[in-house]
Amino acid sequence: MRATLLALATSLTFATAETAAAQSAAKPMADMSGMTMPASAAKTGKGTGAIMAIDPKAATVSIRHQPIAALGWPAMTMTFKATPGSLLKDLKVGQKIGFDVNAGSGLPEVTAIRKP
Ligand SMILES: [Cu+2]
Repeated sequence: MRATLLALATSLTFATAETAAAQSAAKPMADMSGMTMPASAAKTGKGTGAIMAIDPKAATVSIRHQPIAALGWPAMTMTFKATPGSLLKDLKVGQKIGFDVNAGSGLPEVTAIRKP
């Protein structure tokens, strides 16, 4: 009888420890989902790069840009929406530019273009 009680107590202790371990393992995931930024949060930065393509009708511009630390972006070639589309006036493929970017949600937007 004594041995049975001891065995029962031991298995209960194990079950409790396992539940606690499962809960502490699951907790960081729940914390991380709480850190997700709202889609509408504005994130802006300044970049430099070279124009690879311009689509005046769609108001988009493809830029091979240097890393943008403020956004945590490495160097890459990507397409931006130009806001306003008139930013694309007088630009040429191959031209080097500085630009402001808003990467808040959806397709990142170029909001200003500077010609050196
Ligand atoms: Cu990029």
